[in-house]
Amino acid sequence: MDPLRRSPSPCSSSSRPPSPRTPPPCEAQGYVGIEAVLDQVKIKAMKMGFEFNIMVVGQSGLGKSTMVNTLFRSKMWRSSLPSLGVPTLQTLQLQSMTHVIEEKGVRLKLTVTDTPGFGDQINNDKCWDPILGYIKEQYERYLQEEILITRQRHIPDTRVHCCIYFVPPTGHCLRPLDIEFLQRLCRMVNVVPVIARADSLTIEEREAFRLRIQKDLRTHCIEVYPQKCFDEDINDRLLNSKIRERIPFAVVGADREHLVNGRCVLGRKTKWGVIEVENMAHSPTSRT
Ligand SMILES: Nc1nc2c(ncn2[C@@H]2O[C@H](COP(=O)(O)OP(=O)(O)OP(=O)(O)O)[C@@H](O)[C@H]2O)c(=O)[nH]1
Ligand SMILES: [Mg+2]
Repeated sequence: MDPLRRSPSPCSSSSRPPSPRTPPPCEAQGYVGIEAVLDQVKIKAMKMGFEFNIMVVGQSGLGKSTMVNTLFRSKMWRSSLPSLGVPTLQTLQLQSMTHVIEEKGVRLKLTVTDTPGFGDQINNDKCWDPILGYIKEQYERYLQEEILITRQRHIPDTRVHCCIYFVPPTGHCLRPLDIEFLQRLCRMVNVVPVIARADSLTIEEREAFRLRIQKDLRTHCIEVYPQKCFDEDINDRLLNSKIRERIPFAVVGADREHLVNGRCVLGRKTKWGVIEVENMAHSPTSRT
């Protein structure tokens, strides 16, 4: 039902009939019912649902596929023999997986694109080409659909909205290869850098590493998410500056569940105990 019709306007004939001498109150206040647009937009958005596309990028073996499993708590990229404890297989080609998540009537079509790790060749020149090429191709595809005279009512959106970039936990600073890659990537897409396999660093090492990476990003003019253009008002600025302080987020991934104090938790079992990936005390970037 059209919400413009549904929400009774003070101007409608169902309300008190205006006297010929006094103008109706709504006209006096210039009311035209614009507030109902909110309802209309909401209803339309709920019908269409939302699309969000994430891509994980980084050197080989940093835990990209494992992190995808951690985030969605499922084996998206399965190892061939999970029951025998064989680790997640190396990703050899770009692969996308779509999940439709529904919460309180809001539908989100979430696509995660896992990419093969780079940086393990003798010559890593242009190792970014396949990834940047894929991102560009999705923009092209969308644009081609958009400029058609008879456009589809809903254009499938395969553009990458967010790219999670895995920084190796060297504890030093960004490597030249990461700088080169990030400089190219951040011109094309929103980049969220994360410190991979953060369990290999102590708390002090992690903080010092984070600060060094932040400095490197500034020095090399690498603008990661949230960029300055998102600071539209004071509230945005406050929120974004809090996020900027925490970037790059430190992450720990695991795709196995363990029993800890009677609870089933996602974690990495070590000789000394289980690192719970959803416990803020163990992993600073938990799912919640
Ligand atoms: N210590 C530690 N190991 C991790 C973490 N995340 C993943 N691993 C392990 O690292 C290994 C490689 O993980 P993958 O998820 O396959 O890494 P990847 O980045 O997808 O690797 P490629 O597909 O080769 O690019 C596996 O043995 C994982 O169990 C982590 O946060 N900490
Ligand atoms: Mg992988």
